[in-house]
Amino acid sequence: MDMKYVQTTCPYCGTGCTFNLVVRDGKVIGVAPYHRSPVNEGKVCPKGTYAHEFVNHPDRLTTPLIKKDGKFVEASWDEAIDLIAKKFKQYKPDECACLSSARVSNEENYVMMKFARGVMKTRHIDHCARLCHASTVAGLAATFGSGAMTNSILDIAESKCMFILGSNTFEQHPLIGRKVMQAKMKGAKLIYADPRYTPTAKQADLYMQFRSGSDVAILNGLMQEIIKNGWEDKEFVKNRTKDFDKLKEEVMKPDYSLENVSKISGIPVAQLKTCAEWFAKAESACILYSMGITQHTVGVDNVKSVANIQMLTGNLGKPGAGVNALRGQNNVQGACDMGALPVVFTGYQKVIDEAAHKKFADAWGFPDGICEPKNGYEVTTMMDVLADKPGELKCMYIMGENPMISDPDLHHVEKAIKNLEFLVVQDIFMTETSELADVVLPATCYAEKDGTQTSTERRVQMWRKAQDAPGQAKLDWEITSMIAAKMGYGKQFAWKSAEEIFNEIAKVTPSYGGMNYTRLGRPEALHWPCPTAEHPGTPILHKEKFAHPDGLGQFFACSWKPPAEVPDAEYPYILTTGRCIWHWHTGTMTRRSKDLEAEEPTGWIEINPEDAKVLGVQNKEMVKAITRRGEVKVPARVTKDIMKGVMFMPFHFKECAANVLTNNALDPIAKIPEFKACAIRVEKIKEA
Ligand SMILES: Nc1nc2c(c(=O)[nH]1)N[C@H]1C(S)=C(S)[C@@H](COP(=O)(O)OP(=O)(O)OC[C@H]3O[C@@H](n4cnc5c(=O)[nH]c(N)nc54)[C@H](O)[C@@H]3O)O[C@H]1N2
Ligand SMILES: Nc1nc2c(c(=O)[nH]1)N[C@H]1C(S)=C(S)[C@@H](COP(=O)(O)OP(=O)(O)OC[C@H]3O[C@@H](n4cnc5c(=O)[nH]c(N)nc54)[C@H](O)[C@@H]3O)O[C@H]1N2
Ligand code: SF4
Ligand SMILES: [Mo]
Repeated sequence: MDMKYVQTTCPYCGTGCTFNLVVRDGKVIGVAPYHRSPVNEGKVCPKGTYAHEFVNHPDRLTTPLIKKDGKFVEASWDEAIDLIAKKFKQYKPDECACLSSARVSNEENYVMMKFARGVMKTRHIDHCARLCHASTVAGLAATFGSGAMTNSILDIAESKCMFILGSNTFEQHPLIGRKVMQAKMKGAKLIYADPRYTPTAKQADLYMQFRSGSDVAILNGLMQEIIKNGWEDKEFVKNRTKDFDKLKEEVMKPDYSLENVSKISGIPVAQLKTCAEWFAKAESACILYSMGITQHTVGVDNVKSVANIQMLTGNLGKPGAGVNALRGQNNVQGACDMGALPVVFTGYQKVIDEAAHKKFADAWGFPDGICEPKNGYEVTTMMDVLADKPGELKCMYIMGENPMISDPDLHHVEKAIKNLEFLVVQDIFMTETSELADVVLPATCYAEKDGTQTSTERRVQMWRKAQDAPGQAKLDWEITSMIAAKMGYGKQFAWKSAEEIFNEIAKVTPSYGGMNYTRLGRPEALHWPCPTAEHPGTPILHKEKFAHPDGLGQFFACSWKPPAEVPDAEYPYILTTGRCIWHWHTGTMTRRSKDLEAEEPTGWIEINPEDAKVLGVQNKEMVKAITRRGEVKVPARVTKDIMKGVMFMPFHFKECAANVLTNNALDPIAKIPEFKACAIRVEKIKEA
């Protein structure tokens, strides 16, 4: 028997924990602790514990599949790649779109980005960050000049006051939750605001329950209270920021008196007062946020408001402070860094910037040039164009995304995808999306590849190959490169290893410029920006100045607006959606993990007992949940943990898919959908 441990990083969340994969006779059979990572020090959450279980699941895709007469037929790689290359060449650049993936490595995202812009020559490339932290990228770039988490995970343990808003940290980033507890044990205060009394709420010193969609009002109210009491950091505001007057004019309006904010949000005035005082008076105070802030039609305003309160209180550029936007997927930070977005190349170099465009065109050397220097469509725009303007987009290449469960308003998505003439999906399992494809390509999973991924704290860490791919599955970058070569661009895609790709990334990306596999292989790896080979990396951003050319932080006055769809007589409740600790998004991996699936085998809708009484609904009773977009049957979970008037559904479960119900109204700047608030009605199911 041959046994070995292979050190790698977790394929689930953006915390970026390291563990060992246990390999017996060439097969991954378990997960064992790796103690030297400063992030998780050998600990993992349930998803990390069982991260081996889906790897050798019999459902893994093992050969390319081509749809013939409506049925998938096994094909050779040659056949599949020939067909794809022939088809891709038939379309004009603007008729094609690519979706990259926050699940795969930096190298694989870079290759997909180069493929989209260099081979397909299309402007249309995006990925699931659109559904996730697009508001953060836009909001923090506007306020600070850089759209990333400002401090590090370890730094959270140094904070004196933590305000968690719109993040269920203990379920969704459990090993960051551990840092929150370490700070608490050292005497820090924890303030938590969420419409649900989550496991995170249970640890809070102050818990504020509120109606989804009132964040700007809450933050403006807190800022009014801080300014009224003179608790703002006057030095910081004077020396490091601009446009404070504009902010002040807005937040001092009577609309944001604590009494009025209490009416909008449902939080008692006394709690808001305590929150403002604890927060402003702490020696250092950080904010942790995630989807509760970003997934709104006012997502960018929400993020700007978080940035505003941190500039107002001088809580930036120092330990224990910061705007900690907790990025979700394992490599969503990296996918953004690699330019898998419709507006930037790697390292946020703008596509419309002539110098940047020329830099990439020259570095890549495509004899027939690259995409136009114009911004492309976001995922959400792609779906709207496909559904509403048939014939404009015709061909799509999706790697590692499952929009048929994860995008808002699934009937709309289905209509959109069915309007495609040619769809290629590259995944590790057959999914609701790949079912609609013309060609399905079998990829390798994290346990079968070398590469790097970038966690929420901008830490770039290694994946290490632990076993061979099942059947004929291939590395994502290899597959994309094979298509490129078949289309006549072998020279631009001639890498022999992930490391060679990384070295190309480092050359064209200043913030990754000083990184290489030797430096990244150390237990603590490196935080970007790391511009030179001697640079130690940057755990805390904006220490001396912000990333804008003038070095100043920019205040924005934001006024509160209600969600796009609010309750009315027909749909009297607010629906909000999210996750649970056991499952991952569309469930392709966690629902194939027997230990995780056993914990939570299906979905539910949380209903407050008072609302349930009015509806005549019992706990565990199957009910019909209905919105303007559709209806699903789902078991009721009657619980005081959810605020009266609000209902919650996790979106992991295809048999009661929350996204049949959600609204695809978008933030005008970030184009992120409003997953966190729409209007819903619940009905008892009449017995036949
Ligand atoms: N177990 C598990 N962990 C995950 C994931 C997973 O699928 N499963 N996904 C990962 C990904 S990609 C992401 S992006 C993160 C997401 O991490 P989180 O954002 O922490 O997760 P969510 O459950 O989407 O939403 C967080 C909270 O927002 C609250 N909320 C609802 N409406 C509002 C509102 O209007 N305002 C505010 N402030 N809060 C509101 C919800 O009640 C919920 O408790 O998790 C990552 N971690
Ligand atoms: N209602 C509602 N909807 C939401 C959200 C919400 O809060 N509420 N949250 C949104 C957010 S924040 C996010 S991030 C999205 C996530 O949306 P998606 O990214 O669509 O969800 P995943 O299930 O993570 O899908 C990733 C796919 O990648 C595949 N995969 C995994 N590893 C690999 C690999 O190595 N190679 C390849 N080729 N494929 C691989 C998986 O099998 C899966 O099919 O969902 C969004 N949808
Ligand atoms: S906290 Fe996130 S990175 Fe760490 S083990 Fe859990 S899912 Fe993996
Ligand atoms: Mo996400």
